[in-house]
Amino acid sequence: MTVESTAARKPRRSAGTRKSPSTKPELVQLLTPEGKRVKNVEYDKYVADITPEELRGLYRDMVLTRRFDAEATSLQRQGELGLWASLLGQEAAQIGSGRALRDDDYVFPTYREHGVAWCRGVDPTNLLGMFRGVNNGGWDPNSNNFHLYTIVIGSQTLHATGYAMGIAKDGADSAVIAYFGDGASSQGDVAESFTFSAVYNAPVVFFCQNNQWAISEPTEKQTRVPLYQRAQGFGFPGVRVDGNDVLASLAVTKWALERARAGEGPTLVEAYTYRMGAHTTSDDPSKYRADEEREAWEAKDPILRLRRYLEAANHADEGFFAELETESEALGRRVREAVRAMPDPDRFAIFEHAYADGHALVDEERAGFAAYQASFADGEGA
Ligand SMILES: Cc1ncc(C[n+]2csc(CCOP(=O)(O)OP(=O)(O)O)c2C)c(N)n1
Ligand SMILES: [Mg+2]
Repeated sequence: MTVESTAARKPRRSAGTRKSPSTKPELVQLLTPEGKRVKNVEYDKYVADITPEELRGLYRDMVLTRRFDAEATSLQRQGELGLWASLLGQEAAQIGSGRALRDDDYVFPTYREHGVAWCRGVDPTNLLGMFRGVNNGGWDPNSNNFHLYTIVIGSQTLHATGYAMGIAKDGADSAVIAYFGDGASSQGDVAESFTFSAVYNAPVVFFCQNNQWAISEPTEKQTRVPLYQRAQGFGFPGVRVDGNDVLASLAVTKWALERARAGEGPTLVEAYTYRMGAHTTSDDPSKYRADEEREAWEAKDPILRLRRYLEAANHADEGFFAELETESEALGRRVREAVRAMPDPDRFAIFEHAYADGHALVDEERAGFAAYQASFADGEGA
């Protein structure tokens, strides 16, 4: 092999793999991975009056959300759900931000916000119908001010912006929060939302869970600057918070919501966290990321760090943890039973509702699918 051909085969360093600017991004953290409380002059005041009972409440929320999520993953593996998008690892970002909200605030989620749904009081079993294929949502958005899950990446940030502009015109003092991912940050919809919300001073918090991956794409392929710094170019503040720290996530979101309520406009919160599981149950992350990366993040587990803090501060005893374990098991059982009692999905429903009066192409596709189903020995399909 010639020197020239070796050089030609060597991949050029792409823009996306270049190092970010040398200044280390600032990260708001109130609890270290070891569960030690650290002082923060700017954000301490947002959690200064938190009681031991409320701290135990945050812990309970995270444990029950993780238990529910694990049950849903198992149910998918058992063939009860078609798909599941796990939130494993992102409990603190979701519970912290979710508990910062007031009842009259409005939430626009993606498809992974099971912890936020929990905080809003949406029954976890209602989240599962869509993943089983028996409905297109499963709850009334206006009952809990929690919009339906949105699969079209980034689009809900536009809905949130429009909604926020609307409530501002109505003179309400509530706020809106839009959840989205690091991958979504590359969508045009998100950039448009930033522009509109900034110039109209809309009361919206953009809560980006940077879980380091967009399916198999690492964050370096989305941005050359830390994501929170993007806000500056649009004219509003951006903050990076430790998304595995429930206290910091709570404090920073409270601050951002307060700004929105005070008429100070949008804020970008980048919750720096990690997707510990697969993108969805249809994904195999071993194909594109190393086990060591996950192991490094396991040491920063959001639940473990709050447990360490609770124990060190004598805010929770063995009885509390044991009772919670029993409650978790009961939740798992309830979710399992609810899903098993749901009907099987109607395989032909997908061909309905796209056109009010039908369409020749859809008819053709329906017939093709029916023939495919009939080709199986039992006529029941795969
Ligand atoms: C507009 C659009 N493009 C592509 C997809 C396919 N898709 C589904 S999830 C996903 C990655 C999203 O990554 P991120 O925003 O980081 O959220 P995460 O899944 O990590 O929570 C993509 C590309 C989609 N659903 N919508
Ligand atoms: Mg992501």
